[in-house]
Amino acid sequence: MADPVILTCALTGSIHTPTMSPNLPVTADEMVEQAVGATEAGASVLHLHARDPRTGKPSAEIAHFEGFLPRIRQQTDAVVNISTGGSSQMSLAERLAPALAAKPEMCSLNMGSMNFGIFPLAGRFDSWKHEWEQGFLEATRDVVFKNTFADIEHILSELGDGCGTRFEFECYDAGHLQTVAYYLKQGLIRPPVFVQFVLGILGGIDASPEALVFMKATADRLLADSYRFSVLAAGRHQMRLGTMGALLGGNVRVGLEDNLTDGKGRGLAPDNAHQVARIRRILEEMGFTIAAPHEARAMLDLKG
Ligand code: KMH
Ligand code: ZN
Repeated sequence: MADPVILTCALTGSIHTPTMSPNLPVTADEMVEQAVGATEAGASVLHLHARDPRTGKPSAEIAHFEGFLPRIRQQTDAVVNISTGGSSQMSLAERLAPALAAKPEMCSLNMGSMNFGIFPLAGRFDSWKHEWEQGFLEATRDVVFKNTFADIEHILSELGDGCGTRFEFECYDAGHLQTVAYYLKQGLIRPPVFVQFVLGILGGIDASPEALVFMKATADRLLADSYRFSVLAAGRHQMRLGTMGALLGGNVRVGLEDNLTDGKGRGLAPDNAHQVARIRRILEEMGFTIAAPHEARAMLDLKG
């Protein structure tokens, strides 16, 4: 019998902006409401960023995380996964502050420096709700999302060794898998390694079935039986490639961080729970079961 599928929901991120969807959670109340909804719909892991509640701008301020984290921990049993990627326009110290304060069971860890292009979204709207939005998107034309080997080792030591945190290793291209394999061999990473195949970010590998098969084959070759994987496909590819990830033996991440819509031509997703419910429905129709939080913790060897 196949393992249950772990559904991660990434609630808000730092790619999309409030003008793009009124359903993107911004305030603490919105984050809590959508976190609870996503968990009730079947998510066992919540991947969390924060925003400034006045402007919706991505924020790494501890106070903004504290507005929702205790309430999410109290009202759900989900695994809390805090971003260490923040946004490409934050310093590493800024990006790490919320996770170091919260010491969560899980954090994201981005496995390489790269161009992270969200500037094409800047041309999609004529008018913007907040003055920061267009400039924030445009700036990614000339910003490197910096995740050097030293940065990765720093995060592994501060959060992994220091706090007992385990990681969602974000791999945006095949080279990032070689970096995971290197640290696994060095003993800085221990199995089961939870790899997120991130498909469709401009600057990384594309969102196609061929790319997913290639990432999976590379991970099988480099990480053998030391890893589990999940699939995150940006934009309209989210559901199809997530489904394909489950068929290949993996897990799925959905959420408004990665895609604001309900699929091509279907309008905006009303909330995060809607996407979780949809992937759950698709997978259950195919005979998969969905992991409860305690099953996700056991599968990923989390501290609980
Ligand atoms: N925004 C996603 C493409 C992070 O938060 O560390 C990847 C991500 C990175 O979630
Ligand atoms: Zn994220």
